[in-house]
Amino acid sequence: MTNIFDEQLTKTHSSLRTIDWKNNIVIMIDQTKLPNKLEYVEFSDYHDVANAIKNLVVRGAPAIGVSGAFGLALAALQSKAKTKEGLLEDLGKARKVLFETRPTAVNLAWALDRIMMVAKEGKDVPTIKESVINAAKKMAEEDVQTNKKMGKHGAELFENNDTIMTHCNAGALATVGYGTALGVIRATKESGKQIKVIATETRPVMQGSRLTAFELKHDGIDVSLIADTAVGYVMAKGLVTKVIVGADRILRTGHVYNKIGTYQIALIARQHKIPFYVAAPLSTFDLKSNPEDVIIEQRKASEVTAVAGKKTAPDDIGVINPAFDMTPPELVTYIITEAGIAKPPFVESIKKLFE
Ligand code: RUB
Repeated sequence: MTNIFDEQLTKTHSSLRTIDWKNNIVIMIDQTKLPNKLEYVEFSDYHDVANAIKNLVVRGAPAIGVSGAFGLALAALQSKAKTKEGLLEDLGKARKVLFETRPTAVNLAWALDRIMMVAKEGKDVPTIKESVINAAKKMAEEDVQTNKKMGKHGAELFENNDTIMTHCNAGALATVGYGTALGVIRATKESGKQIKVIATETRPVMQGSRLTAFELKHDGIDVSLIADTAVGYVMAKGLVTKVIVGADRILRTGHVYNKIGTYQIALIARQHKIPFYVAAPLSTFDLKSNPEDVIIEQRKASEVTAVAGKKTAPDDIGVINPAFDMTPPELVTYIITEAGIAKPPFVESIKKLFE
């Protein structure tokens, strides 16, 4: 693993580019260093990509999906197999390592399965290697296009002078580029409407203050940061007109899994009659599972007992640290996707999105 600082890469895109593939190497922004340093890391071994997903170097549902796909592309290049069967076996092992990194965002399994399918269709070792790399690269490009489509649909829901609350980071940094919830915010601004954003800092690992605030400032979008505990205050004061968040998994019933804290924001928004929108690509939908099947990732205690590496709790304190929560469909106003906007009743509207 090497570090490079390459501002050029960022400048070639109107918004940040989170992951790229160049000369058979995966390049990604090290999100653990933001906002203090914009640093890129390079990987040529899929095990390093798996560790990067686990340690939040790259995070956000679509971004970890594409990272998984690039991880499989690296595994294909790393494989010394001489036969199709041998290569598929190596890819199967890599799939398992990459899949086991984070359990909640369904985009990871979606992306890995899509690449495995491409591999199985190939006729021999060189064509499989080539087609796996091309499919991963295509997936990355599609991600940006998907977000732009989502942005267009979503922008219609916002008005001039809206103040939009968002949680966690569902932006360029959670995707390959442009973003889902922040993509809708970008598209609203690009359509000429004046908007402001309120970002929650998103404890415990601060994706809101470290990433969303950084990203929106980078793009010149008016953003104010609040502590997570200030959500009720700002909503009760009438300072928020709409909420938009991303998602890690959406069930066919409209149950939305997203960063811990999303559920309480949805509850307070409902109390104050503020529309609560979710923006996510179709790859975030899990049409098979029921709520009891979804695994909520539990992360290490030190994320809660320390802030920026500094201890803020007594030693050996018990900690509960779920990374995600579930917002029930009755608290969700609309779900914005690249295929259009799903409105309640979600069982019917989500089904239509896939037809
Ligand atoms: C990320 C998170 C984001 C969604 C965004 O959590 O909860 O809101 O992944 O997804 P983490 P999308 O930082 O722990 O990965 O971009 O599809 O809306």
